[in-house]
Amino acid sequence: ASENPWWKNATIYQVYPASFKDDNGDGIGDLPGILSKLDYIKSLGVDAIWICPMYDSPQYDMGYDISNYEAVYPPYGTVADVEAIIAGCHERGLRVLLDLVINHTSHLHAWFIESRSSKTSAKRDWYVWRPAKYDTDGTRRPPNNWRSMFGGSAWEWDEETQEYYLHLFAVQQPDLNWENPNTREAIYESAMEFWLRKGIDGFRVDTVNMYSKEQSFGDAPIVDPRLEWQPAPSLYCNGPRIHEFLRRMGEILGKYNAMTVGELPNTPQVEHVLRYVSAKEKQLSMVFQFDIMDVGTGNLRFNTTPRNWTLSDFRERVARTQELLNGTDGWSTSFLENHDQARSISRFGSEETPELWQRSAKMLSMLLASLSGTLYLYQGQEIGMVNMPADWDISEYKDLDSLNYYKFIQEVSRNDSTAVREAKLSLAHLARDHARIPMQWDGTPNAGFTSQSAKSWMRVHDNYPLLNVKRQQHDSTSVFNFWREMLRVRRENPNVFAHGIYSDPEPTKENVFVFEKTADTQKLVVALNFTADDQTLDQLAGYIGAASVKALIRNYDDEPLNLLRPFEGRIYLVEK
Ligand code: TEU
Ligand code: CA
Repeated sequence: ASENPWWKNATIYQVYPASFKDDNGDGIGDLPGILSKLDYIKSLGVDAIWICPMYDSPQYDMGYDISNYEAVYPPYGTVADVEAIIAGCHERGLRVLLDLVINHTSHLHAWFIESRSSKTSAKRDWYVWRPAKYDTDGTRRPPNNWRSMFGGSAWEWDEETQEYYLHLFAVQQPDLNWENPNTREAIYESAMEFWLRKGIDGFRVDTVNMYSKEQSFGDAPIVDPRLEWQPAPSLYCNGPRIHEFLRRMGEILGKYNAMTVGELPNTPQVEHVLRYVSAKEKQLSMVFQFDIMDVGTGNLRFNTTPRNWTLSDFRERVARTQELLNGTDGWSTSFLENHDQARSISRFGSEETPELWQRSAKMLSMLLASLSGTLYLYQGQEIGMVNMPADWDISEYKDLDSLNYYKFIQEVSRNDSTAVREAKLSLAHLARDHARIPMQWDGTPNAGFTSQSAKSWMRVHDNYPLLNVKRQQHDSTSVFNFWREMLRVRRENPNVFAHGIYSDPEPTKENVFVFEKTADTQKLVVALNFTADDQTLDQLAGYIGAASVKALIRNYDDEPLNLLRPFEGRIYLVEK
């Protein structure tokens, strides 16, 4: 592989099939809808698209529960539709990534149906089955105290065969047993090579550090005594054989020159992350680290209130992900949104007024695009879409993660109205649903996502008449046109934007975030106001108007000497 593969300077646009564009008017986004918007995606100035799971699935977890890797979920379309998207992208010079979900399958995958059919089934060992434990009084218990990522025990009892199976995620997502070499080969063939042969350019790899589990399956340490089931990521992430498995996957990917971006939660140590992405290891091209996304969240992810993070904490996390590029052969990613996260403006900017919304959307665009690594943009982020309105009813939430959490709080609090109200507020801040409401294309009923008379599978945001693609395309000052300009500036200066070495001179400072990037003879100075107030600042005065300095982009019309206005951002390029 070459020193500078296509993906290093790339911006990759993430598409969520259910909510991007509905072509046939049934209220659910689909593949022909995606095909119809390729010119739009291209017009943003991105290099590739990543399509979230479009595989056949009973949709307990929006397609992350796959029942057949080699087929498409019928409401989304057919395998031929995927082939048309691959061809349509390649014609336009766009690359295509699919989602690779191989930690688990759906409980309705033929492999699992066979596995659970009997203890002696040929595929019994393709999933993780363990006998129950019994208390002295005969009470049956799961093999250990692990909590599933979506709440409850990570083990499900199977009446038929009288054993538990492991599911790190939903009950309907049994974990594959990667210890079995036949299972691994079947995964590589069915989930990977089937699609690589069709000419895709790579994969986003779901939960990439969870395939190898420590085989003793011991109890997790008690981190929260109030919980019956304990979060156990330290016991199932980054397990003993994970790098062996990924190296083998790397060989297969290498045959097709395919890139990968692995999802790497629960791995804060830079040295450890580097093992996954170091070029000489030949495992993954890059990973998504969750340091920034997890700022201000706790063990249950929802136990938080808005803005309970500090800028110093935030910038420390930025530094940690950027550190990965400092003198190593590794690579990194820059992102603030995906289908599992609340909208970044609602979390890190402001939607208090249209003015603050627009300034902060552009400021966050400057932050993201100035960080080194491959840049990822989630659908709707380019027009500044925000969280669902906080006063929407709980019935508008569809994600099982949100609904499990809400039910859990109702149960443990015995429906205490304050606790339930707080749970609802937490969801209004952080639920995955916010990223999953329909894309806002125009100001017509249903926002142009589906036909005007259809019932959209998730409610369309109330703000679509004002906040939509069409309006912003026609407005030169829009968030959409700012993103296009920002991506153009990044493309024109790839060395310092995508490869530069990051440094933060004042990591403990709150309110104003000024950082630098250096590459050869170039230095980037990025100044961002993270508050809705004016902030004075002196260190920019020397750059403004200087001969060797170019003001590349900003989100206000002028550049006062020692003042940053609400959510103001500026980027200067210094040529040495
Ligand atoms: O997410 C894995 C994961 O670690 C999530 O639990 C994440 O931490 C959480 O959503 C909070 O951000 C992946 C997919 O991205 C997610 O959509 C799936 O539900 C999950 O795997 C199971 O396949
Ligand atoms: Ca449809």
